[in-house]
Amino acid sequence: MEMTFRWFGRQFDSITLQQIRQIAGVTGVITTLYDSVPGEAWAKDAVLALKHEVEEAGLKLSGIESVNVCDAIKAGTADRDQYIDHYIKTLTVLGQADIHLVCYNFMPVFDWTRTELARVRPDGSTVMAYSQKDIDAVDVGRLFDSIQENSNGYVMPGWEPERMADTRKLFEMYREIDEEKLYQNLIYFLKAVMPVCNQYDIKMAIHPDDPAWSVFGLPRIITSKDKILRMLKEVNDVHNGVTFCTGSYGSNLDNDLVDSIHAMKGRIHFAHVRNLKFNSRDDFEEAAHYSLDGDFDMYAIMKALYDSGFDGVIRPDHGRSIWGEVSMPGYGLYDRALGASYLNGLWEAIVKSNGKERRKRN
Ligand code: DNO
Repeated sequence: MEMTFRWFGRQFDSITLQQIRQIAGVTGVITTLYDSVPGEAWAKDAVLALKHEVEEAGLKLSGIESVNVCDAIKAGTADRDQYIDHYIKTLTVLGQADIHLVCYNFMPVFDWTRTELARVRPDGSTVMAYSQKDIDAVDVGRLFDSIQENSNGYVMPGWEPERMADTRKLFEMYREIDEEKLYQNLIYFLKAVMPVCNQYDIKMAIHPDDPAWSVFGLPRIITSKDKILRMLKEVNDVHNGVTFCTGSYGSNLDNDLVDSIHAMKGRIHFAHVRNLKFNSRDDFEEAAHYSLDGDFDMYAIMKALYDSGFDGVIRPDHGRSIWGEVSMPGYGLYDRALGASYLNGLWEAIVKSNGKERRKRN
């Protein structure tokens, strides 16, 4: 298991690599080229410079989150092959730079959705929250404006202004796309990228849809164990894997996290581990990682990962905003560092209780 931390790059993050380096047990960074636009091929120099910067700080570049898939590929438009070629070029550059993990998602138009970026909890911390009632009452443009206004000046991943510039056109692109068509477009994409992934041993790790159901009438397909197993079977290559995000799958209380981890054994290449607190089935907020602060049993989740032989990259996920920190919502230093330490503690206890001592440091 390799504990990592998401970092948004020097230009876009409030946190430095030097701070990340000081979190005990965090050895790597998950990042991306944040000034790239979905659909373009990445330049090798830019990737190498990013890798060099991370390594100079004594950390490993453990994976890319995300190489975004552009809407032409998701919607399967006539020019999708050209964009798939760009994606293959990007994967080639990553493989040549010795980077072997790529997280991506297949959510139409935008990425994850929250209705509040700073809901106040009883202890005074603030967290991101989702309420279906609020989604049903708002139009997507207004939601986008409120996300921009409340993100402390940071650009939220998945809600970039350029992505929202033409929301109407984007929605139009998906008018004829139902879940099955979107699924077939995903399979088409995966089949096209598998050869380059095999060549460079790049593990593709699809991120689940968040929340794990359709929003604003758009189709969503990476929402449950059965749907994911169908996709893993149809492109049955170890390089076609998943990001197991507990907060995303777990948003649907019908999803059994422990059972899903076992079912996806060997295909979970990346884990995002965080906790949620439910006020009702369709109103939840992001809690501290600690089990008793939310509704998930984090010990059981970490144990399921261990028992299923998980040996991939893991990171704490969204944290609360605490101790007065101002950062991109969900991505401050303090609560995620606490999360990483807590998850490392659980892991150490699980490893040792299985009779396996960790190698001592010299
Ligand atoms: C939100 C993240 C997502 C994730 C993408 C992966 O905080 O978990 O934006 O990075 O869905 O492509």
